[in-house]
Amino acid sequence: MTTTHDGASRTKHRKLLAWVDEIARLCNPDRIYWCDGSQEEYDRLCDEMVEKGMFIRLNPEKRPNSFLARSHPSDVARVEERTFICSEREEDAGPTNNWMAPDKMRAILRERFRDCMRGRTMYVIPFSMGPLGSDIAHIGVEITDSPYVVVNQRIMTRMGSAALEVLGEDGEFVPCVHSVGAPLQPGEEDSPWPCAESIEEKYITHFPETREIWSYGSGYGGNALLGKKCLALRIASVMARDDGWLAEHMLIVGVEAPDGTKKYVAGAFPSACGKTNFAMLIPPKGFEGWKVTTIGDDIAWIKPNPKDGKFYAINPEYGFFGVAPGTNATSNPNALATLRANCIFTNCALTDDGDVWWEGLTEELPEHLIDWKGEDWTPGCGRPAAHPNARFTAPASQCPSIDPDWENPKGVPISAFLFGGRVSKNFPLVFQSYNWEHGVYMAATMGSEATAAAIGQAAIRRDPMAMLPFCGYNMADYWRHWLRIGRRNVATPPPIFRVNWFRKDQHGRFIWPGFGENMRVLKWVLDRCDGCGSAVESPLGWVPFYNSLIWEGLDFPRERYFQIMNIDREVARKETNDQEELFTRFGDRLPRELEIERELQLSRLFHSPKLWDLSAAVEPTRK
Ligand code: O2Y
Ligand code: MN
Repeated sequence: MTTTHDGASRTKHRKLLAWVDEIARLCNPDRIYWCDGSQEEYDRLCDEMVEKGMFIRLNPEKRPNSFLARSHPSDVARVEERTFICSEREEDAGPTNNWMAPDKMRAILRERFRDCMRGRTMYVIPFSMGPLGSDIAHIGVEITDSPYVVVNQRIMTRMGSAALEVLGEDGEFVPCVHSVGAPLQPGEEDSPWPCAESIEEKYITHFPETREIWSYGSGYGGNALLGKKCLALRIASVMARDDGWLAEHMLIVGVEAPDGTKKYVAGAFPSACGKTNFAMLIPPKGFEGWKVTTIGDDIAWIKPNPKDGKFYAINPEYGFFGVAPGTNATSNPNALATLRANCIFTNCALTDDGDVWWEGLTEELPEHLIDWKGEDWTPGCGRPAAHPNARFTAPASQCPSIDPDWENPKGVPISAFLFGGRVSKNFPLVFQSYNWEHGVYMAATMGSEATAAAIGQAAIRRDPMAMLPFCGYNMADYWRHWLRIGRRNVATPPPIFRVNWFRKDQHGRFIWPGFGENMRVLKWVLDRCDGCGSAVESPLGWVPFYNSLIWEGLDFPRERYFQIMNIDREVARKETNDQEELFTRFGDRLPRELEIERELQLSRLFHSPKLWDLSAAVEPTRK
């Protein structure tokens, strides 16, 4: 074991040096390595992983400087059941989080982490979430025994010496400890993807009061790249509550009109609802001269600016960790262009000419592939070639739609919030809340269909603000924070909208074409921000008339639009009644405003016609 390292030559931050020593004594690695974040370091680590069989170098002519990693088949996604919020009091974690008392969890972790890095290198990764030195950014330091984590962190965060410099001699940092949980015996050969053998051995733990993260046993994505879901959402949501800002599971896009005016919108969508596609949207026919630009595809840190009373947002990340399957030239051409080089692919299939492939990438299936488990694959073999949660890690700077202000340390002003889910029946394409409180209620009750119910509306799996797996404290307190911040900290809160791209017709076909066509909805949202988009009151909120949207370039008849906007009173009442189950879980902690909004919605539905039919509304003529 070694506890000597060259940390003192890297930083004079005594607390950081002492902490690194303490973790080294606990984990007992063979070596300690401080990451500088250089290209040379990245190349060297990738080469070493290629040599050890952890990485496959892709054909440099097809995909320069890019690699394929295959995870252990048991380590392919976030593990919500092993994710814990260890607040001092159980009620501060709330009913939607797994909780364990900090002392109890610390005792477990001490045993797990003791000697867990034997035979391995312990990497120290200083990183900045957000542009270096931005007032909205925060520094983390991740200790890990996984070189895969190091190279992914270099794409996903601003990492290395530059982050250390920002930290200075006494700056604050969030300590993040990660181990794959597979210590090596002397002489034992390493596996291509070391991780704990069983799910019960994995622990993704957060200590909100002391703002620490400890993750054990998984090398995958959000379980291991601790700047992402663990820091930028679970711990940051606590920091945001305490310091008066918002840490959200949101994309941020800019929309520039042909006259050069520009607005930014932040949108929360549950996992697997096409956030990355929306963040990189290309305006469709009929929107010539319009531009949509990308600030971020997954996380937004949003601060009220007391000077102008607006919310300003940054993307704390530096890259995209996107789902590969389904990404193609139609769904997301900008993502495909982003992936042209310098990327890491995890659990994708390998083509015979040394490139990657996944379901949905091409219409025509390759004749032969090596699948994500390393086995031969041919069309019709009955197995997917890529894992459904296969990922790409790609530098955001390579995205053709990246916004010129994506690294602006001040952030960008937010004009509207969107909240989306995946609902196939009776849920309009878009509607606007009546006011901030109603908007927070709409966001708090959002969700997606879990399984199709036998009759009527499918069961909704609630995912308030798309934050259910990512809120680091009691969700009721989080809602209270939202209610307050919109009233107290900004002059006029941005309007809030619900959207749903996934409504289906009686034949089970999606009614809305989605992808670039979502621009039509976005344009109406911006019109509403400008006070010029027309709308009519419905029992759920303000909805656009047919003529409120621009239809040039898309054949979407009026009748089809009514089909996607109508509201069946009984189904909506049942859904609104069902929301009570979510709210009662929070007991007295539930902000009163939310239950009041639910009851108001019930009363609006009580008085509305059996079928609230947009075609019955008198439409203003479009000027
Ligand atoms: O982090 C993972 O392991 C996969 S989940 C994920 C990855 C990138 C962005 N969002 C998510 C998510 O679950 O929301
Ligand atoms: Mn996400």
